[in-house]
This record gives sequence, C-alpha cells and structure tokens, in this order.
Amino acid sequence: MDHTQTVCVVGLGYIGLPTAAILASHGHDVIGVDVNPRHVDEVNEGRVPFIEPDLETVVAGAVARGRLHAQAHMPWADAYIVAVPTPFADTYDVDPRHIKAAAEAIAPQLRGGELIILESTSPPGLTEQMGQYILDARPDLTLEPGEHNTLYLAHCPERVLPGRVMIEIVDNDRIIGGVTDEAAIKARDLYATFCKGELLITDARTAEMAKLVENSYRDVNIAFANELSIISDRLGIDVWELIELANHHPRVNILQPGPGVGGHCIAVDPWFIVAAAPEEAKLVRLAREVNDAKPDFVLEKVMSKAAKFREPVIAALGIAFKADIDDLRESPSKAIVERLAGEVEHAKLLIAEPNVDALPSSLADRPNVELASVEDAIERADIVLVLVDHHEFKTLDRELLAEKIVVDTKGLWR
Ligand code: SAJ
Repeated sequence: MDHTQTVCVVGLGYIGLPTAAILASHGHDVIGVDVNPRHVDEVNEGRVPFIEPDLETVVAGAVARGRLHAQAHMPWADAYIVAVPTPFADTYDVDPRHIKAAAEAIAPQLRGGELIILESTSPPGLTEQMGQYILDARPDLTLEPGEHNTLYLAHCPERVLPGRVMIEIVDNDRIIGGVTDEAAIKARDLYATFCKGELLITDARTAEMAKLVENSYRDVNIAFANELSIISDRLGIDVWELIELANHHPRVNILQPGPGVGGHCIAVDPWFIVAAAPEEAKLVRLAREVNDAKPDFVLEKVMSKAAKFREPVIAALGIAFKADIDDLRESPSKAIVERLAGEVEHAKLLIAEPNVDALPSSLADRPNVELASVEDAIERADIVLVLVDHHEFKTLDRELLAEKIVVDTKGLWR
C-alpha cells in the first residue's frame, strides 16, 4: 500500500486515536469515525479527550496538516481499522454489539478490494464473525481472494501499554492474523508503513488467542503476587522484600501485588478464554477470581483500622486503575473507595487523585466523600490508604505520615 491511500479508523478511543494519529503522521490520509460527537469535535480541534503522553502533539500536528479528520458518519476508504470496545456480556462471552454496528456501517461503503482490520480484543472467531456481518449486508462481496469483489479481512490485536502508547505503537512487534493469507499480507504492508517492530503473520484465530494469552499470562502472574501478599500478611513477612529477593533468581520474575487488577484489558480478556473453553481454563479462571477478591482483603484491612475511631477520616490516594493515568475503567481502587464510602457511613473519605478534576458521580454524589489535594488529604486523615503508585505520591514528604496509620497496597513507602 502506498502512502497516499485513505485509512478510516473506526473508534477514536485509547487505541483508535493514537493509531489514527500515527498513521496520519506517516503519510496516510486518515479519517477517524466516532459515535461520540464530543470526541469528534475535540479531535478536529487537535485535542485529545483523555491523558496519554505525547498523543496531543501528534494529533494536533496531523489535524493542522490536514492529514487527520474526524467525523460521525462512515466514509469509503482503502483500508478500515476497527478499534471499538469489545466488552463482555453477563456470561463472560463477548458482547459483539459495537463490532456489529461498525461492520454494518462499513458494509454499504464497500466496493471490493478494501482491507478491513479488527484491532479490538476478540475471542477466537470474532474476526470471522465481523466478516459475516459485512457479508450478510453485502452478499455481492466475498472473502475469497483474487476476485474483483474480494474483501481482505485481518485481526491485528493492539498490545500497547496505556501511558506508553505512542512509543509502543511504533516499536512493538505486531501479530497479524489474516482470515486469508492475502489479507494478512495486505495488513502487513499497511503496518509496515509505521511499525518498527517485527510483523508476525498468522491466521486470525491464533492472533485473537495470542492477545488473550498475553494478558492472561500477566493476570496469572499478578494473581500469584496478590496471593503472596495475603499469605505474607498472615505470616508477618514484608511481601515487597520477599518478591525482590526471590526475583534475584535468574529464572524468577514475580510481578507486584496491589489493590486488585483493573483496566479494560487484563481484568477482562482472560474471561474470553474461560468462555471459549470453560472446562479446560481452570488456572485462568482462578487467577481472575484471586485478583477480583483482592479489593475485599484491602477493604477488610481498612475497616479493621477504622473501627478504632468514632468518626475516622481516611485519605485514599489514587482511584485510577494504575499509575500516572486518568483511566478509571474497572479500577479496583475506585471500587474500594466506593465500598468504603457506602459501608463506613460514619467515615469521612478524602480522595487524592491528581489526574482528575472531578470525582465520578458514583463518588461525587456521596456526602462523606471529597476530592482533596494529597497534602490536604493526608494532613486531615487518621488513616492513609495508598491505592495507586502515582509519581506524585512517591516523592511525598514522609514527615506528613508521622502519627498516621498507613495501609499501603503498593509498597510505596517501605
Ligand atoms: N498490576 C499489578 N501488578 C503488576 C502489574 C500490574 O497489580 O505488577 C495491575 C495494574 O495496577 C492494573 C492492572 O494490573 O490495575 C493492569 O495494568 P498493566 O499495566 O499490567 O496492563 P494494562 O491493562 O494497562 O495493559 C495491558 C498490557 N498487556 C500486557 O502487558 C501483557 C498491554 O500491553 C496491552 O496492550 C493492554 O493490556 C491491552 O490493551 O490489552
């Protein structure tokens, strides 16, 4: 594919917008499509509706040069990259409604010959399902290669780490799973225009599973760390020191415990494996359960400390799902604070979250909850609960903590 072809990125969220901006800065004409008019307007003004280092500069530059434009309606393009949410339904199976909507919006635009790439995390088979949605709407098209009316369909899972997206989107190796070999080659040629990492070709189902397995691998390792933190608490051992020492072994690399696992990836993707193979995926399921139960442990710890006070004041440091981002999706820290606010009604909760200007409504509407600066929150608190290792917390004057009861889920101030 040469550099002057049009690429349409469907979904201008945490993955779609960086992908659109990088494509535009590498010579493509990019149209971003989003159902949220606020996103569309902000992008066209060169702004980014969420925090991601260096993204806004690239978006602003691409918009100013006329290479990137956002709109609500689906255009025709040589290539489509679909990056819409794939949440799970109650059964832990995928809820394909956004994929279906994207496919049905793309279908009428197609002429034959287009490349359609699904980047959203997908259980095995969803890429083929997306193809079927398109063919249901356009029976005149085909996935068989070599025809004038062929569509080229591939799954290229994104694997970038929030907070490092602009680096990883270019540097990471990419798995490219074609529904046909020809589709994989076309997709590889598009990614080759901006990816410096290796471009690894496979089939769509293996590519779908690879993404799920990577996140599940991390989930299992974090579950091990979280279980160790609970065992260590019982045995009176410092888990952070324990893990640091064990990790000196050349073949041991235990991850870090925390208040639980959040975000829209690691806390979600393993369930797609469980849904696809419920009898076989025993460890994958157990790891999810261990990590999902960690907030209960933290909550009990804080409540036992709070029981010593008539009207305890608790400073909760961080409600984002991890350090140095503003993303509250599936955040165990936010869930812990919400439950504290509900279950310890006589407590006052002071939340320090440097990455947000306002609390989400689940917290803002509660009379015993307040957003505060970190210094103010700690000064007024009886109990300091560390939930996220934001850089602002790491460098705090430790003098502030004298006389305070500290519950530190991230081992920040050891
Ligand atoms: N966490 C721990 N202990 C650790 C590491 C992480 O408790 O040692 C927690 C974090 O605090 C957070 C959660 O796990 O709540 C997930 O954070 P993360 O930094 O591990 O991962 P995500 O969800 O931000 O991004 C992951 C990445 N996957 C892997 O590293 C295998 C990223 O590369 C994927 O692109 C992303 O999921 C995704 O979109 O799937």
